[in-house]
Amino acid sequence: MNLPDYLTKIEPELAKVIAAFAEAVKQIDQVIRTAETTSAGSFNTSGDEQLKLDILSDRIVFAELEKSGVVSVAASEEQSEEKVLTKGGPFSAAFDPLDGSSLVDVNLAVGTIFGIWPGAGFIGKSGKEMLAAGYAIYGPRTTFTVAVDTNPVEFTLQQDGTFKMTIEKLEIGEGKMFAPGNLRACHENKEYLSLLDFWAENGYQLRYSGGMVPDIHQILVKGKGVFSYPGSESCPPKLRLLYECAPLSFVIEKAGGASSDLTQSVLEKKVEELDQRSVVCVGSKDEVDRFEKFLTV
Ligand code: AFP
Repeated sequence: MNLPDYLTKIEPELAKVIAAFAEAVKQIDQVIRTAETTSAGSFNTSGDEQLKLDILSDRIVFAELEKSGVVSVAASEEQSEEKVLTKGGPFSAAFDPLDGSSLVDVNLAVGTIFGIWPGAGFIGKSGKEMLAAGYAIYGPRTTFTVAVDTNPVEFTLQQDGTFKMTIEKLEIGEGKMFAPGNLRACHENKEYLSLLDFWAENGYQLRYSGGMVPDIHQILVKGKGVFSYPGSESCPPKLRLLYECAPLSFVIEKAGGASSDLTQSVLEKKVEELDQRSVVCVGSKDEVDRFEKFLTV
């Protein structure tokens, strides 16, 4: 089955937004293979240095969402404000056009992340109100993973530009694999250090690339494991609720896994600011429980 066939089973207007993201992924796949990995000489609202690739990918996604004709408001990690695209459009879309872009020059896998909400705007909404979410990975292959009502599905970009279904049902069980982000926080966050000791002492397999999307995709494909990114006073959590944590938590929970911001599912957390950061832990239910038990003192 290919992506257009899969999209015939989805509400047609919503399918247009997912198709727009898939089209953007095809174009980003082209530019990322050959484009310069140099700085654009500018910084995004989070103070991250923007690469020319970040800005190029951002423009590509906005253009495809506008063409879809059904997105009223779109917000990107690379922009300080949301943009009105099609007045009265039934959806809003938030995205990180190129997550992990600082890994492109070292040739590690990076991704695009997206979440689709009903209505206009994001403030005051929570992740559980999303209608669909997903991500692409630009690695040895380019894949596109999307979740709507049921388990996430993976498609792989073919040479002819089509997306062929390669995993029909992504599902998460239990197992010993960990991707521990922000270890710098351990010198202050002793609870995180104790959890790290637990993982090490109990034979957990370390799988951390520094790219949230490939790290989380590994958990989904292997059907087990945990990704964490808590913080401490001098190393606060840096991952964005709207563009990273909520969409990826939606995909993980649709696959039967869990998510946590330390006190609740990430999908319960209301968006107060576009650039809001959150503690995040996602993966196998027992591992997310363990994260909460170790880190809530
Ligand atoms: P960049 O987009 O700046 O490369 O950051 C990648 C990321 O947002 C996420 O993909 C990683 O899990 C996390 O940051 C890595 O953070 P550290 O640089 O703190 O390890």
